[in-house]
Amino acid sequence: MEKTLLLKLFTLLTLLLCCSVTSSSSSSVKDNLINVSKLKMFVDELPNIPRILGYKVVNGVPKSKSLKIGMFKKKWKFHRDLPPTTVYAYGLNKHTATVPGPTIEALYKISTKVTWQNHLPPNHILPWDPTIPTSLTNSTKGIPTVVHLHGGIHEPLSDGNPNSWFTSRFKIKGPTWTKKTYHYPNNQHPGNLWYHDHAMGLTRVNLLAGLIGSYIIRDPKIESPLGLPHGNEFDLPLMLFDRSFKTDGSIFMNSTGNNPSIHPQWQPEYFGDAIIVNGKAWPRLIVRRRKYRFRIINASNARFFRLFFTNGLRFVHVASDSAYIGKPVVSNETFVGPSEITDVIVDFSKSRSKVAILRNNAAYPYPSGDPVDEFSGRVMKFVILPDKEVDTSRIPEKLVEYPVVDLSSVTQTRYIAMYEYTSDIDEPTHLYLNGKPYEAPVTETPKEGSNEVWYVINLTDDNHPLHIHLGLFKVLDQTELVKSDEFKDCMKKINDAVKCHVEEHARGKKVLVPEYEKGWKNVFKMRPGFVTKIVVRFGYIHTNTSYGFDATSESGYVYHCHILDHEDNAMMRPLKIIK
Ligand SMILES: *[C@@H]1O[C@H](CO)[C@@H](O)[C@H](O)[C@H]1NC(C)=O
Ligand SMILES: *[C@@H]1O[C@H](CO)[C@@H](O)[C@H](O)[C@H]1NC(C)=O
Ligand SMILES: *[C@@H]1O[C@H](CO)[C@@H](O)[C@H](O)[C@H]1NC(C)=O
Ligand SMILES: *[C@@H]1O[C@H](CO)[C@@H](O)[C@H](O)[C@H]1NC(C)=O
Ligand SMILES: *[C@@H]1O[C@H](CO)[C@@H](O)[C@H](O)[C@H]1NC(C)=O
Ligand SMILES: *[C@@H]1O[C@H](CO)[C@@H](O)[C@H](O)[C@H]1NC(C)=O
Ligand SMILES: CC(=O)N[C@H]1CO[C@H](CO)[C@@H](O)[C@@H]1O
Ligand SMILES: [Cu+2]
Repeated sequence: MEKTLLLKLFTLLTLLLCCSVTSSSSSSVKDNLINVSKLKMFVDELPNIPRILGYKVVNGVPKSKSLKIGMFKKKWKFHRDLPPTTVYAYGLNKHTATVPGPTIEALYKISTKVTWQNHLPPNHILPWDPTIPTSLTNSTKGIPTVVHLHGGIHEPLSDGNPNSWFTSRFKIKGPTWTKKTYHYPNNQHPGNLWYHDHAMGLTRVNLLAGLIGSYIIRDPKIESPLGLPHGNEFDLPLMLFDRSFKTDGSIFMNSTGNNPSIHPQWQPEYFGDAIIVNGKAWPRLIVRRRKYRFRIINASNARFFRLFFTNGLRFVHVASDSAYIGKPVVSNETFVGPSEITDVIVDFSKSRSKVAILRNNAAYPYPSGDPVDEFSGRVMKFVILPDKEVDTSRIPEKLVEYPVVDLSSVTQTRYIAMYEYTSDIDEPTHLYLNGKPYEAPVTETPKEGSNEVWYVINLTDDNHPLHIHLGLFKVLDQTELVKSDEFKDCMKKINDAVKCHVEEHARGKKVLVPEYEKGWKNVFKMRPGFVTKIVVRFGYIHTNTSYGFDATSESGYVYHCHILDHEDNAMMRPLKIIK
């Protein structure tokens, strides 16, 4: 297996790495595909996604709690005019399971234990492609799943390693599977996380089928004094994703690969025609004339969202990904790459109109693909009640400031190059980080508690959102590569950024990091043709104490591109923490 992969790698390294990924969301009329213009916008209410407490209160004192959360195959109604859709949903039981799954609310320093239970019958509802490195090899034997809590700081055994998958009732288990119950200590800074499936080679299809949910860690000691909008009515996660449907209501995913002779089903990027928020296509929400907090999670496979309001309402950013930023940042738009989280306050009392449409104008694939149309360009509608409210929430001048990283403390510099390989018909076949398959021996081995600088070099035409498990990072700068063809040729030959003189090529124009993205992040959009410099911290950001769990244990962590179709094939590498 390894030998074949390496052979393939060397053959493919000699191929051109030039070509833009073509969009699979076609405008051609297909009889069995629903024409989204048939789905009237803004007719369904934004669903109230259930909340589950990840702690219990005993005599006024919060204590650790154990939860059992299942994965169920069920029907879900995405739109008034669409027949029910078969989905995979997380929930306490089949009846209450939702897409997205329940929001788990955890408390700082109170651990939450979750036994994730797979109740999915065999035969995947979506085309899963046996030719990419995958955990699903026999469709009659059950659907492999494993849950990753994105943004969580926890032991490797609870991290949802792609090979720690399990099928229904734990009947079959992946090679690195160790335990049923995951332990989330919640000892990290307060903020937004999300959980989703991470099984090897199935992440894109398991998420498309519905296996996503949000997870919030709260620290009242730090957050209450801020006075931001709070409570279930005024503080809402919004999970955004895109889906296409067939006329029978089922999820449409193209089952013909772009290189069918190599990968019969895999496509480089999934785009859907309908924009879904918290499980409904283009929903509406009636809001009061006051401030709301929206934790916007981009849970689409490949779509970027650049969100803005049509009536001039603005976003006040208070956090990005899992961490608060130091000061609020006001902007008229917010840009979220796959799996990024933007945490904003919107003050509807400033609205001059009775309705506000949340819109999107990011091209797909981003940045060089098609412009949005009237459908993917609209997200949801807010209907603003007329009466002025007494609003006691506020936006403080200062939020939460974490200590700055002293760059002289950096102990290691790494170069991470992103490669895309194409077939002789110029279609992408797969993507690798540093030209290596996932199975190749680990090369990134940071020390616990250390800070490292990573130069992420994008040698493809796409913007790849890089996600690192365990570590958090700050984006320092983004510099365009000059004489990039020369550099690319060299990289194709020897795959060594230092020997190819990356420093001499990283001298082009600089692109500023938006103010609201200068905080601690766990995903960032890596621009094509640029070197992005990040400082990664393999320790807590709010304290210098050690993790308090064994971060060095097998099977380690991973880092990967968060375009799920890329991650599955196989833009992902192991990450091993050492003492
Ligand atoms: C969908 O229907 C609209 C209105 O009937 C039509 O203009 C459009 O071309 C159709 N789109 C597709 C992809 O068939
Ligand atoms: C898949 O499993 C079934 C049931 O055990 C078995 O009959 C079948 O031969 C297997 N198929 C493959 C391709 O291994
Ligand atoms: C599915 O993908 C194939 C190969 O890329 C393409 O030819 C076909 O048009 C796609 N079908 C749809 C409905 O998008
Ligand atoms: C937001 O502001 C920027 C800079 O002022 C401007 O270029 C952009 O067009 C604005 N976007 C919208 C949607 O108004
Ligand atoms: C959402 O996330 C996907 C994949 O992580 C990414 O491709 C897409 O650009 C993101 N969209 C937005 C709006 O952030
Ligand atoms: C951790 O230690 C460094 C170096 O001594 C210091 O600059 C930083 O402020 C400390 N961080 C915290 C959260 O105490
Ligand atoms: C160094 C390098 O290969 N850069 C490429 C990155 O992507 C752009 C397209 O956006 C190409 O033009 C560059 O050649
Ligand atoms: Cu990617």
